[in-house]
Amino acid sequence: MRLIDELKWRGLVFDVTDEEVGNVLENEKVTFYVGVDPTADSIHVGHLISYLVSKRLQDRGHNPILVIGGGTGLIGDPSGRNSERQLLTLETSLSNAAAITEQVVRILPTAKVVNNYDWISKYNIITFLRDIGKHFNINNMINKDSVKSRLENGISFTEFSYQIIQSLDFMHLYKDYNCKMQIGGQDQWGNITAGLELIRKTLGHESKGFGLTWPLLTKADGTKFGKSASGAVWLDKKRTSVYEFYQYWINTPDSDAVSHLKKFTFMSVEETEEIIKQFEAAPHQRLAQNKIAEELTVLVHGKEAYDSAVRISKALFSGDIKSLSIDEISEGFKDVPSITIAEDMNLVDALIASKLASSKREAREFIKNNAVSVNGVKVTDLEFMVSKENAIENEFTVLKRGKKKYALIKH
Ligand code: 629
Repeated sequence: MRLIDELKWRGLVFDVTDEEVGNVLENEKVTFYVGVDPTADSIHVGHLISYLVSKRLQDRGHNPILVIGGGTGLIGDPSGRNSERQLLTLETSLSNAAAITEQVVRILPTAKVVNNYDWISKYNIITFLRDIGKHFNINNMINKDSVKSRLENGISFTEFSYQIIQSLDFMHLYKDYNCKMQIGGQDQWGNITAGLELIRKTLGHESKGFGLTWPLLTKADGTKFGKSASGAVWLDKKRTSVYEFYQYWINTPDSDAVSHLKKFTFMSVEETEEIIKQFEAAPHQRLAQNKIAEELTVLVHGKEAYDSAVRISKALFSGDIKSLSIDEISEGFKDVPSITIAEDMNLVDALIASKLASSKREAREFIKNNAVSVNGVKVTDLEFMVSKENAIENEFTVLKRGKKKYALIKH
């Protein structure tokens, strides 16, 4: 299958600037780029698609350049936003850029990574306005969606100018690296086409570049892609633990599983079709979700971290938490209600303190009915003591009531 047709099959093509793109990707080794602005010290799963599409192109012989927007981050892209951004300080933009660079090279270890601060910061205002500004027509600039949608509520000259700065990047990369194509999400269309125009105007009509965009990521149930109950799903494991990252993908609703499988995994088209067939025949087995979660967790966090996330998930599901390390317990029980106790405590009181029971009578009922376990072991003794001595590594006691109500006791 031609690369462009595979990308279309995966739902990764929203638009191309030229129908020739398909042939070019078949017949040439294309240097292409994708950019990201360092608005935080980590990217989140919404950004992941840029690097997955880049990987697909690279796997077919094309050369990626990953632009980290240390410079553009100082300006602020109005695309897809309905209000002005808070300006980043130079220090924040550059330190965020460094952190993001580390993340993207783990996904694409052999890609070229550049920071646009290196060239943008060197422009002087007179050459900028004379050599670059002259090629931009205000009417066209205002007609870009990113600007048009903001006119009513107001847009600063700073953000208005953003499309020129992103265009400078494309021109620079075209000139210095023969970079002929820029890819990005649907919201980047205006910036990409502005760059192509600048290339034609400054480098001559024989210079021809391309653009390709993918559609905005959506979910069938209307919830926002890339958001979990606790907020954005980040790649930095200090922000989103590997277990939470894995859980986000595992919890993909059936209605999104096929489209996610196509967009986010690297199995061949044939293999993917086979998995889809099996998934559709028995959705409850969640084969598609398992594949997505496995591939992405391994790609972003590595095999060991993935194995650990699976271990935590299985233990929480079965209740057999004795197999977990102390770190795995902290990770898996991060969102479970927890209490800290200074002294050993009777199980009945512990159930109440941790809100697993609302009264002594209810707590005793639960224990007598075989519904309570402590560190994975059923307890029916009403006099049982929750003690530091018997805690996991003398630190944690995990209480469970019924099938899935958990509480964590820290000693
Ligand atoms: C300099 C900066 C360039 C080219 C691109 C850029 C970044 C671009 C942007 N992208 C979004 C971002 O960084 O703002 N101006 O958050 C984001 N992108 C990934 C996808 C996107 C887009 O990183 O393109 O569409 C989200 O899916 O919004 O020379």
